[in-house]
Amino acid sequence: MFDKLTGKFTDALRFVTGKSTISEKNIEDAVDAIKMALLEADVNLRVVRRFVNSTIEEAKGEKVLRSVDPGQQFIKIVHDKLVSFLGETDPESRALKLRGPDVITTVLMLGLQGSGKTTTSAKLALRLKKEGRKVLLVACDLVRPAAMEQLAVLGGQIGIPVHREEGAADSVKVYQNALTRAKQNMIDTMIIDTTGRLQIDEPMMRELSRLKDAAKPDEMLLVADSMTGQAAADIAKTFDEKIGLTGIILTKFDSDTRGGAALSLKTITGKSLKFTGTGEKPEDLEPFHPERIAGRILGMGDVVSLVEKAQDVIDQKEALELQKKMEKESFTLEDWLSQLQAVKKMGSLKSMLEMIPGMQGQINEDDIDKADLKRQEAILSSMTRKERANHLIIGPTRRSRIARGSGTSVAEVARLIKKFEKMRGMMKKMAKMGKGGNMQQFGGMFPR
Ligand SMILES: Nc1nc2c(ncn2[C@@H]2O[C@H](COP(=O)(O)OP(=O)(O)OP(=O)(O)O)[C@@H](O)[C@H]2O)c(=O)[nH]1
Ligand SMILES: [Mg+2]
Repeated sequence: MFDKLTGKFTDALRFVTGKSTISEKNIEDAVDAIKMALLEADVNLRVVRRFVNSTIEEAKGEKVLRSVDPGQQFIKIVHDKLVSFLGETDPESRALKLRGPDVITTVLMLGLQGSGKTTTSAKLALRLKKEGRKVLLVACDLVRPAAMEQLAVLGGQIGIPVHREEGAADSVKVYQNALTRAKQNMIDTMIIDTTGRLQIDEPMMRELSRLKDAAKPDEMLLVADSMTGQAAADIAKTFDEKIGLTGIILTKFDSDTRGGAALSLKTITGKSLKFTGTGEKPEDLEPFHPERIAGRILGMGDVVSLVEKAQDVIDQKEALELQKKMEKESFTLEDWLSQLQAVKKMGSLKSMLEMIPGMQGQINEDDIDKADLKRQEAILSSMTRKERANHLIIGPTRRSRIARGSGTSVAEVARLIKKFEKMRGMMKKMAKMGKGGNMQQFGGMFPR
């Protein structure tokens, strides 16, 4: 799912990641590539434009260009944009409106032929049953004789009663009879499966309107096939205008969808995606999580928490100060120690860096010798503050004291100081080249 889109997004982000400074041109290049990716994924053009414009506007702000790690800031903007285009972040607004047990909740399932209405009705029924509700499935698709049978079979599989009337001609009557039965059987939720047509036409809308007026449903859910791309958004818009929708379920999310439907629906219709169908079995229904989908599109685990975590540990002011120190060669052993400690706080450096797009597979665990880091920290901790502030005062006597205190050897202490001097020289060069971002700081810690 979304494989192609994810690939394109990863490529697009290469324009900005791993760079400590980025220009407006970098941002434009990245946004251009994102635009192509979205169009190829069959996202509605209007949605693409809105996405692109709002991303550019935000990304060109001071905050990104001047931030310590502009690439990461940019990715966070794109991520948050994706989330807001995909749906509501507040899970409450995506939840179904269900009434208390003493009032019957009615859910009307709508959609074109083959979109997955019948299957999804059963999936939803199973889900609500697991939540402790007493569900009745109502077969109001009277056009296709096999439709009733299909629902009956599914109901049998999941242990949910199905109301069906062989030979009935009026779906409103079927609904009314089902309601009577529901009241007699202490049912609290009715899910009504309806007829789908290949195209939206007047007779279909008339029938659905009548059914809606009779049932006054609490939820009117459009079942849309994600494989239809942006067409799903147009279909949803028409259904909403003609009947009214309370939400959307996107089916066949398990197939290789390009993503156009998921990304277009909310902007075009203003309705939120509530669930996704992820397979043919009754269990294959998942609540829709915009954050997770955005993460998948960007091809990373959870970039937001990564950025937040990093910001937590290295605050921006501190990092900028560090950069200045590097430039002026006033970076001390004290700074080194606090960097080492920051890395430790962040947990596994490798797994963290790998969450950054474009970094996958580029970090070799061997480059980061954990035991070595520990020894470095021990040596640095055995120095006095004064020594760390000015390594030049560390003569032979101090060296042997530090070696004893840290359980290392004089040679090791000497090596560390040499390494530090070399590192400082490198840092100065890097800083002069205009490279002083976080990635370089990490890199600087592991001179070879
Ligand atoms: N892979 C996959 N297949 C699905 C999903 N949802 C439905 N299907 C399949 O899509 C086909 C059509 O599903 P139905 O539930 O019969 O669709 P419908 O909207 O009721 O169709 P009509 O009653 O003809 O209008 C079936 O073969 C389902 O198994 C899904 O989320 N994933
Ligand atoms: Mg059906």
